[in-house]
Amino acid sequence: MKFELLKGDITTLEVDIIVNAANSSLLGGGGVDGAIHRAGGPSILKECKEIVDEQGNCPTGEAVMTNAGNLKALKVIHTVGPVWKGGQFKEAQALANCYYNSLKLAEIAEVSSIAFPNISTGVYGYPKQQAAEVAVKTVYGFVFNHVKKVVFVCYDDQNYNIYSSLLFQ
Ligand code: AR6
Repeated sequence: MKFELLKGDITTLEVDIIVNAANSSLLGGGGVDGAIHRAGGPSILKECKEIVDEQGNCPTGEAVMTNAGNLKALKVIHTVGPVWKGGQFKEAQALANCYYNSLKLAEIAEVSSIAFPNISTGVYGYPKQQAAEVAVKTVYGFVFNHVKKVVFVCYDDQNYNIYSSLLFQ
């Protein structure tokens, strides 16, 4: 297994799967969600809508997979991170579920690489250090069969520095 740390825009990556930090409506939004839909084009939103029509909103901690439109990736996995409410509302479990369920879908798809943004650490307000610890612990604890490379993509310096010390200490 290879774990990589990158700083920048996740939409530019050439990996099999890009993970999106979505909301339960799957209808898009700001932050990385907005960037993925902008770069990927309307086919992603179309498939998100079909999924919601069939299954209803995507619950927190769950993940669904769509096409990747114009992105270089093969697929996008949309997962819904928890809104931070102080830590007493099972936020850590919900965030771990996001990483776990995304990896599970990637394994089912038999892909070999996947890139994650720092789920919930933007608008959803999850403290960055704590979120990174959950992310790294969950990914490191996962048993991989097909996936050979996981990329942690940080957009801001603070997250990048936190991940650097967690991954390379
Ligand atoms: N590439 C990689 N990371 C990015 C990018 C990018 N292009 N843009 C932002 N980030 P956020 P959340 C980082 O707010 O907290 C949306 O409106 C950003 O710096 O995108 O899970 C959804 O629709 C931060 O570290 O997602 C939901 O309503 C991380 O991505 C809500 O925001 C996550 O920030 C989800 O909130």
